[in-house]
Amino acid sequence: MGFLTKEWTPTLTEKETVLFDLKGYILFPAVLSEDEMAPIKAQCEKLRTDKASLPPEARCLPGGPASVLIDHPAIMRVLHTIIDDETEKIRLEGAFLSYRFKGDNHRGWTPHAGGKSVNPNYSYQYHDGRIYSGMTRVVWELNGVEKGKGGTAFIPGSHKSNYRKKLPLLDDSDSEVWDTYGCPPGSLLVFSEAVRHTSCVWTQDEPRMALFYAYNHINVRHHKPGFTDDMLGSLSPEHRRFFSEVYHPQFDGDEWKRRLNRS
Ligand SMILES: O=C(O)CCC(=O)C(=O)O
Repeated sequence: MGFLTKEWTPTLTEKETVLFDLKGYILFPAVLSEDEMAPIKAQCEKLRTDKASLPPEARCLPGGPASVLIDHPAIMRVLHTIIDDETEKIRLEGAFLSYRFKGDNHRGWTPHAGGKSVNPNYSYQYHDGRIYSGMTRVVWELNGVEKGKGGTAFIPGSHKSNYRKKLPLLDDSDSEVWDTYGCPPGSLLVFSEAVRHTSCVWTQDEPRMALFYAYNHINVRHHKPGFTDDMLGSLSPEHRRFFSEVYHPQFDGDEWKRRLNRS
């Protein structure tokens, strides 16, 4: 599809859109079935215990079995609503596994981001009836999460706060502005990187097994490039297009090529 043609893109419902705009994050419980998760969970276990035993493309996320999540319909309808309604303008710029056992204080309570920002990476804007979000974190919680036992915590609505530099005044975990979630295995959490959030100490018996993918608009990149050629080379064209370079897809169009040949 070229940049001039529009395909129909599924989007969030009106209620979901209003909720995401209000809070800066949204949770979809039990999106993936155990069968769908089985090969992905097996890959995550190997990534933790015996990475070298995986085929080269599966050693680097989001390659291997986890690649099915790149354009999972449940995430595409969110990204089409908050980043761009054309898939060509959505980029996947980072991916990691968060695997934590009880007591794991890997990053601990480290609130960051939040507040209105002119930085395009963390941009969150509303204009003329739609949301324009920059970096967007997508978290696939492959194991269940008990509320208050280590899932990501947020200050709801803080992506639109006017007091960006004063948000640390509310950073105490008992400041009563923080919220978090509980969810069954296979749930999907999506949040704007512009909302103030933090990782938490993992205190539940079952480990956390969560895949974090970071999406952004095609014209912006926050993360340092780090994907391997083995991983990128193994992807289908539909998945590979999420890793195009950071430029506007109009330069791929026939019209642009015609213009270049004329000059
Ligand atoms: O570990 C978490 O739950 C949150 C990670 C985080 O802070 C981030 O992705 O920016």
